[in-house]
Amino acid sequence: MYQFNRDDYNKRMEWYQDARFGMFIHWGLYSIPARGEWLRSTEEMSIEDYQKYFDEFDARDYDPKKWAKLAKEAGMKYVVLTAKHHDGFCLFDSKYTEYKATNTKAGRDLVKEYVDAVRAEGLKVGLYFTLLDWYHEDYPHYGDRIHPMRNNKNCGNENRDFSRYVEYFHKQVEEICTNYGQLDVLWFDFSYDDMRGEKWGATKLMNMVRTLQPQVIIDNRLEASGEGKGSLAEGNPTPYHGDFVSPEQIIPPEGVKDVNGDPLVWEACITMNNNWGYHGTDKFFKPAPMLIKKLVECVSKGGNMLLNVGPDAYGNIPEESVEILSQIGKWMKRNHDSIYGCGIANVPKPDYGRVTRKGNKYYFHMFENTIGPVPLLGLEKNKVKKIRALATGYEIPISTSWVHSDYPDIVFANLGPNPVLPDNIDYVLEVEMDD
Ligand code: FHN
Repeated sequence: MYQFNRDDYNKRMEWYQDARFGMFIHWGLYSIPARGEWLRSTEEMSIEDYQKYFDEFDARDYDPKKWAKLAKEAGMKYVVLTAKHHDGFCLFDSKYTEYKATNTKAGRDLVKEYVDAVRAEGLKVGLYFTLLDWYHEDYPHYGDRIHPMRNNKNCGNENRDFSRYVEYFHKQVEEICTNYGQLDVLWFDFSYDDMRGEKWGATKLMNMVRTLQPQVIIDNRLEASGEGKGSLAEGNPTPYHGDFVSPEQIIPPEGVKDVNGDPLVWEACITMNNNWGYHGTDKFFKPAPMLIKKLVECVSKGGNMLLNVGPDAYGNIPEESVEILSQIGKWMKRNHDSIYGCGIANVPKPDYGRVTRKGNKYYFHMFENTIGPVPLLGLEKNKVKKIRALATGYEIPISTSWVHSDYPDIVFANLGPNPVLPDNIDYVLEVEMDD
């Protein structure tokens, strides 16, 4: 029986809090109609109407080695792939259903190839697993808040046995925890209304998961969703407590704290455009500079960023996403020390950007230049050991200019006469303090 142990928890979370940056991948049958992964629900589409995508799905260009390389080159340290999304289609070879990739023209266990490819790149392996299942007969249909057949009176729930559904999905979780080697992240999704906690058989599920995968990190969505924090935040961890809080499409304005005001581990999951699954007309991609600054914001508030890509019907990650990840990777190559293993700096947020910290090193992220020398708020002037431009190691002198003589307690960096910063996205000053 799993019982929360703070020391075990802290050890389990070490790599995750160091990693800071991961890739989310939403891919499945919904990538063919390309109107988002919720299209069965939003269009109240029957299984029969959706079947054509199962019949067509061939994963012809699927190459998870490419995905893993892209994630690594972007500076991402872990990847989370939808093993099964709400449509109930399994990317893995489950023996409990026929509704799986191995029964399509693809004819492959896509999860097996994925975990091998991600591990081969030295990245941590994550699998997303839906709690909802719009394919399974025993999942509530008519009257459910989001089921595709929620308004169809012919889809009543009289003969549905939810406990049979719970047993089914537990068996599938056991399969993914048994057949694919060590899992590093298990991303359940999501609880809603009374469908949470023990309704999912959560204690039994997590006892099994923690027996098979004792090191795995799980999100908080057996008891919450993108809303709500979960029992760890309440200081009363259930056996199925989330290891991290999972705000969605938002960066918590003040980070995430528990009832005692102590920082919680959290991860903001964010799409590159406005859809998780591939969407043929959604070209509203967030520019790389914006995403770099948002990653810095997450880290400065003690969190991770899980940035999503939605491969197309064939398995190709959209060119726009590839380009954005390439730009992020260029910045990360020069500045990853200000991200990996960093967190809340506990100094005032500067007007020109943000601050992250790792031990006795503070990273001042300059999204814009200042008028005059750069104030490094919150540092004890006489304890500053050295200042370097992180990207190049270039020595940055402490300013002795008269212009800031009215602020003797603030240390200022002298960037010289050029008003244009060497990095127009985020120029990082590494300030090392005496121990
Ligand atoms: O319904 C899902 C959605 O499709 C997507 O997978 C996101 C990712 O966090 N989670 C749920 C919405 O909160």
